[in-house]
Amino acid sequence: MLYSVRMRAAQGGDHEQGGRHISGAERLLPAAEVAAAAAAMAERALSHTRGQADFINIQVELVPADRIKRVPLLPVQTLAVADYREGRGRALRQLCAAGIGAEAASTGMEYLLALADSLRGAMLVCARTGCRLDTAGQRGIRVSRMDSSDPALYRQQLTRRGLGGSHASEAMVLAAKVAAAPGVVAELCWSDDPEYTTGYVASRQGYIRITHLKPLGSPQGGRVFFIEPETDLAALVNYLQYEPVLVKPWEGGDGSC
Ligand code: WAQ
Ligand code: MG
Repeated sequence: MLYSVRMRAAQGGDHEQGGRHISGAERLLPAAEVAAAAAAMAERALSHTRGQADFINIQVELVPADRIKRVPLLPVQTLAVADYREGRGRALRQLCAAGIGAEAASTGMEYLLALADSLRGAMLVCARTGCRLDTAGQRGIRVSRMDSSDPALYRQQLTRRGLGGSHASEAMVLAAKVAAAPGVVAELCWSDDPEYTTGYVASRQGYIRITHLKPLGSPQGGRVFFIEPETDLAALVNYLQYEPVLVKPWEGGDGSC
């Protein structure tokens, strides 16, 4: 049996009352590890580089073991770029290579750049037209109920590749769940943590890290999931938010793509 442990933290009150998003986290853990994970999440929210949270919501729920789906960790590659301008150009090219129309790719990126502040979730955008498809507005769609199926091995594999920090580790689990979703073509992401400039483009083909997708110090970040036009949105949103997923570490090899 596993428990879903979810955290969202804001400043200026609850997100629902207009609070500013500070931090979030998602784990799927055995009962014995729930308390430590919840404590670590509270700690993260209270000492975050986006500011100190004054609203923290931590939810713990049992997930029936027979509902858990397993998906593969994506192969990873890092593109070193000189600055965020070059990085954004490379990201657009990678999105097109993954099957997104050129206009839809740049419209999706524009949505991220136009955000006045972070959403706590992701925007769903049509891979053909670039239109925003979800109706979650300033909330976005939060992907939840996912973790690595073997956290110790996963940590070892990432450390060996020089990807030891929590940003890459959490993002690669999220990207694996998202890439396996029905109707998702690709994802574009960069962090809203001011000190973290690396972002990525992910699709079933792989997770491509790009070392600068925003200028250092910017608190603006987010996620766009590009979706096939005929996708059943309700089923997709249900999968992203509720279906428990464990991400399997790489088999053999080091996961290079
Ligand atoms: N579901 C949907 N959207 C989310 C989620 C989630 N569970 N978590 C975060 N977001 C959205 C939300 O809009 C955030 O403002 C934004 O993404 C950025 O979140 O080195 O750290 O947690 O390979 O700041 C990527 C590169 C790091 C990692 C991404 O994102 C690497 C990161 P953050
Ligand atoms: Mg963040």
